Amino acid sequence: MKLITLIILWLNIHSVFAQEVIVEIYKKKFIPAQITIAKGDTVIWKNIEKRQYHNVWFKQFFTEEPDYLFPGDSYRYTFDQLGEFPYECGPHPKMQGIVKVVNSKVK
Ligand SMILES: [Cu+2]
Repeated sequence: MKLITLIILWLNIHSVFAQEVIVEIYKKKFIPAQITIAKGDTVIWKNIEKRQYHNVWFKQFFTEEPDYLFPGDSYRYTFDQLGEFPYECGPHPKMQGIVKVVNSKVK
């Protein structure tokens, strides 16, 4: 029983500390292009361009190109597995970013 209690406690603590991390899309760049987050965190991409649309395409997750994000739009994704996840913008393949997911950022 004690172990179960500990696991439940850990899960609760983990969810309390799950964070939202913002990546801005501006002047055809992901800012910052490289981020490190903890497992369970959510990344929110916000298009803050005046006119230009973009998208956030994780080709390893999605074979089809996702919908465009127009200025003011945002896209969110929660990372539940460890690893390095590169992405790019479908219309502008030179726009690239990477999300590194680690067990915990608190050390
Ligand atoms: Cu783009």
